Amino acid sequence: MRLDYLTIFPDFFAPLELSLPGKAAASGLLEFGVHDLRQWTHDRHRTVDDTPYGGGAGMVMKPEPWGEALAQVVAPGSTVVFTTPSGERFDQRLAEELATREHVVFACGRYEGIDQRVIDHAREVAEVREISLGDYVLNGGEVAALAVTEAVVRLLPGFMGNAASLVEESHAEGGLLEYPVYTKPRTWDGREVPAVLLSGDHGAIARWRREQAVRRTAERRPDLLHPSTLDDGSPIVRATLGDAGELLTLQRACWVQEAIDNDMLAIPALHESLDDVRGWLGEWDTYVVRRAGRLVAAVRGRLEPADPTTWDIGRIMVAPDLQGAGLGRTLLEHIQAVAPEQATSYQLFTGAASARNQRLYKNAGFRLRSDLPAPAGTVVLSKRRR
Ligand code: JD8
Repeated sequence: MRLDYLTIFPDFFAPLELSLPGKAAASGLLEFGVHDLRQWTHDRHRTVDDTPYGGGAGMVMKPEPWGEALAQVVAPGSTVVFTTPSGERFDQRLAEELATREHVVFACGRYEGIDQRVIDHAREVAEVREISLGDYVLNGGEVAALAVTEAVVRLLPGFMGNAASLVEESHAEGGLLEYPVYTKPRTWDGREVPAVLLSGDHGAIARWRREQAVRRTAERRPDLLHPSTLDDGSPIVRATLGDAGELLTLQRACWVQEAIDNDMLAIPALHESLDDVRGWLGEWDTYVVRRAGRLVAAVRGRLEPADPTTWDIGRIMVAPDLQGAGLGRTLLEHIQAVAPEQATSYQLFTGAASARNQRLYKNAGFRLRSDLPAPAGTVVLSKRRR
């Protein structure tokens, strides 16, 4: 993986040498370059900012230096990350996504921000992600770029001494907050280590740790316990038999596009009756989303009868007029999060020519499985549960 940083404060990235990325670079698994934006200015004062059109306080970063910098640093397939308070919220899922990229360029703004035409231009030459570290205001994008770097680099294969530790972490897939940890001495400040941790009973220790993690999460981050709302607050709830009619209608509407994309009508979802839907509502854990009373999206999951360690996911449906807003991605996250403990992998299938669906699943970490049997005209994708 290669990481490049564009900034007017290159020294901000000196820590990279010291930290994990530094070690990773030494091992050749990671390259990075830090570039002073002023090298792409041509006036005596090396000017990178000017007054805002429309007036207002502060200064705005000029487009020209950025245009030249991006032209030099961005390559085909690069992902450009603008760290900005108006970006999508950075989280572990986004860290995992960025960790799949070969080349990430961090564009770190200062002042009141970067001329918007720079971002618009960048979208024409590369994948662009505008990312915010969180809902508070920093003075520039460098700190956020460093934080994103650490969260991403530590996920790269071979970086963390024991990849196993990545599995149990907070915010990892379906993640609870950390359980309390202790080390020697047994007594400190008149305080004892919980006896269960000294018992050697690994089952009891695992149960205690899970209980502590659930209790902490419920107290501090209840939103992490089965994220059951969409970004707009619409709840994701278990379906009932009463939803069967609307589910049938939504299903027919959504699979018309599948039939068109795959040039085939022999798709079970298109041929099911109301009773068929009522039937599978009894076999699958099905979740629906309503907006203003209208059933607008749904998804179902069940343990694969032939292999109860596999969680089958299916019938991800979003009303055609609401597609492209991330509902599908949120439902895919939800149905993974609610999978029972014994599920160690997820499996789903979609049309062989359903490029948009396949992109959604691949971005969520699923991989095509040409080695697994697939219904006619479809492809199977699977994903190991972290
Ligand atoms: C980039 C300039 C400062 C922001 C006027 C203060 C990220 N989570 C985050 N908070 N703040 C940033 C961030 C702030 C930045 C820049 C990122 C470039 N500023 C500006 C707008 C208000 N000043 C961030 N990621």
